[in-house]
Amino acid sequence: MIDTIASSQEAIALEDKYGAHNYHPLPVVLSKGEGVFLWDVEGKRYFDFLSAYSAVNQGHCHPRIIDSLIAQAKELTLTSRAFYNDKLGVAEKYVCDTFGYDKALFMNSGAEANETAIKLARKWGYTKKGIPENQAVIIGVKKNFHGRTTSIISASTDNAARKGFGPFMPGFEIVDYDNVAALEQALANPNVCGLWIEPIQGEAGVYVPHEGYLKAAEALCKKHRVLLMMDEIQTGIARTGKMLASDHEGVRPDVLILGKALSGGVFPISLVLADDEIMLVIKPGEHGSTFGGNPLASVVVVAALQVIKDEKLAENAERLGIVFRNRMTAFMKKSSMIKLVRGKGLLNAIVINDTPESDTAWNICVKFAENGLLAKPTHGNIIRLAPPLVITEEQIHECCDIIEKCVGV
Ligand code: IF1
Repeated sequence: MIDTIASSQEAIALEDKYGAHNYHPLPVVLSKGEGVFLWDVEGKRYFDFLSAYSAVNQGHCHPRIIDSLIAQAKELTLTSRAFYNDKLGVAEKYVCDTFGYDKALFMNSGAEANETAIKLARKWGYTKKGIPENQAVIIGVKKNFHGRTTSIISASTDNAARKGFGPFMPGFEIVDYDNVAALEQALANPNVCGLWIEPIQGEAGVYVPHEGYLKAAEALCKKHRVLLMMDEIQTGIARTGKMLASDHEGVRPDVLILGKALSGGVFPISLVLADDEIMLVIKPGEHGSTFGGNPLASVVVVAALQVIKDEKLAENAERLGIVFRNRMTAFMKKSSMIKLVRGKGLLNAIVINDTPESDTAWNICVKFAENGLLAKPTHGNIIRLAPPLVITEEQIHECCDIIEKCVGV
């Protein structure tokens, strides 16, 4: 059995000494989670307003998901795809029926799902669109975030994500986000196989594009025979008030990319959905992963999505997102500290009235933690505020009280 640590300080010291320094966490050491709450080693309770970056939409340690995990873990956890197992086909049918696609390809991390989408789009471009071999182009957008692998950061415009990690993968062209004219021009290139976007840019600071941008992107993709590759890893699974953020505009991506809350934060599961014409361009032995589509993940994903449906978490996110933004907007009128409130459903952010380089947002998040609420700044002066979707209206108001007290006027 793993040793238990005696204090938060001991945990931090151990990570500092033995762990890579690839993160700069807030000085909070968590040991228990349940629903919207987290507890630290000393027993202090917090409202979770990050939700592990929208991976625990169903709330921490949801009992139905945990029970499905435990039951399957006692039967069979991993076979590899060298053989069939009795759970994957059931899970594939469930997600295809849920999201309305012909085929599902399960992976593990969100980055792997995006890498899968890149390979699918390129192979489709060569075999179906007739793009000359090795000349396929994928259009990405500024301030994108799709993961940390070297191909994905090859399309990144964030120097911190790229510096020191070259050389980069060719075949990406970057245009402005939320700019239809830029898409019109870029997608006209006959070598373009895919347009790769988030419906709301999470890491960029919960940037919501103008109404109609997604619909226009879909139309231009159809016009120019380009695959719309939609990264809903952070915005999907009810987070923005619909099952998918794309649903707000009635947009159906050609390649749908999911992760995070697919498992309710219980297990790494990611997924790519597409119709036969696209998905079947990948032949046996051309793609996969050791854990992709394992029986444990198959059972967990069905339980996690069923919780979203049964507990009407999209509807709750829609309703309480409005309550939250109304509270924050009213507060903004009184406070010189907030210059913007934006978001959709329960994916929201406040923009602090200071420079991105300042530590104001960080210091506010430290005060949040002292007052029992956990959140973390995204780029510089933007604080993302995204609780589990099981939160109640009373708890929203309690958390707004904390936020207003800490931000101050
Ligand atoms: C970290 C950011 C958020 C994502 C979208 C793909 C992925 C992510 C839209 C990759 C992952 C996570 C990664 C995590 C922090 C968090 C994050 F700050 F990094 F950018 F949410 F905004 N597409 N986002 O948001 O999925 O491979 O991580 O499973 O890297 O610290 P992953």
